[in-house]
Amino acid sequence: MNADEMKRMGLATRAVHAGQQPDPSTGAVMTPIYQTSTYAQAAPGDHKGHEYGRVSNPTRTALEGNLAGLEGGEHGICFASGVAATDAIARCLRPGDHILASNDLYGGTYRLFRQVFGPFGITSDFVDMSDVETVEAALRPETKLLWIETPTNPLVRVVDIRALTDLARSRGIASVVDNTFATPVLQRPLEQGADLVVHSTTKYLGGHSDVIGGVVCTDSDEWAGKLRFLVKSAGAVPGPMDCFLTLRGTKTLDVRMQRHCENAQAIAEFLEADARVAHVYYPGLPSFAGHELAKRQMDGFGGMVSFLLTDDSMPAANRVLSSTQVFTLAESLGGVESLMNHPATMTHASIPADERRAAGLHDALIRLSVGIESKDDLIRDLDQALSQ
Ligand code: P1T
Repeated sequence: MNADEMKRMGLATRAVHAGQQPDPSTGAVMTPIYQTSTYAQAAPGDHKGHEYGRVSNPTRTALEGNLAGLEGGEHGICFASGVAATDAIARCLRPGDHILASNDLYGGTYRLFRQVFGPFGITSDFVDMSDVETVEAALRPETKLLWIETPTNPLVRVVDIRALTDLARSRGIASVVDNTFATPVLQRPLEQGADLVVHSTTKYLGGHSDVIGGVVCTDSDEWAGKLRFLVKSAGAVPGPMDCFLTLRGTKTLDVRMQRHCENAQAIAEFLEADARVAHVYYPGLPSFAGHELAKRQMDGFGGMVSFLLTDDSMPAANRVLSSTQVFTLAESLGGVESLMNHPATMTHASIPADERRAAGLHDALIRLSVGIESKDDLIRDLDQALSQ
């Protein structure tokens, strides 16, 4: 099947087939792990498309085609981690440039912009992107990048991708959507005007908590050229085994996401009805502020649920965090297994406490990555942990 025919296929078909064909040398149906650092040349410059493993590797090329196919983009450029993908985009800025980002976002993205790029003269501000006017008011003449996360990490706020990408385009600003929480199954930001889509493929795309990776997808040849130059020159590339594992993960993405959404919805409804819980953050709840927008913008509400106990003290949160049996207390998300996380001390500890609180992230907030286990077991586990 050629690339144009593949583009007309449904998402579940692209998940299984995009970027891949039986191995030309052996007919292997699954793309092999090309565990090599270099490639033979018949004469200088006469090679079969690959010269050196930092620049490209056939297993990585297959994964890049697969991820680009899922996001509906022309290019996919893979990195050794999600933050390496973010880093490569930020490296395209210059001293004096400004990044405007969501104030509810992965703590590592905040740390990268502030602590790594700040000293190089690239400034960043963080605002509530669920209000387009707030975003507009925070733009500066030197703003070059609008960094959108939706749903956000960890408050799962839903922001209007189309409104923000239109605003960015009208000001000549590049827009990026970190689509890690939604995945292309639920939301395809390139279709909604984003210049770039970023993923931590460590999460839902890999799907099994056994590999770290990142990707940038784009339709822009110019951006792809800049990012490929950085892949070659700075070299934060994923190994072939990691690419193989991620490629194996994406094949089941569509079915996994259906179960993640179904289980998360049931858990959010259980928590919302429970007197021991004060507030539930989940786009699938009609009571949630971003629910209507999520219905318009997304094809499902995702697997991430956060909540605050009625007793919003740290000791109470700690009791729940340390007494689950099916949910594992750990950083990360998006794997088949359910995880529980305490953002204030774990994933978001690098955001100063006052900034976290100002953004609405309560110290005692608990974040769930709802897995694909039997939902009754998950609910029973939460019920007993809430009783501790
Ligand atoms: O961990 P890494 O693959 O480098 O991806 C970074 C990243 C980027 N974007 C989002 C939205 C993320 O959530 C992450 C990583 N997040 C966690 C480890 C976490 O538990 O939230």
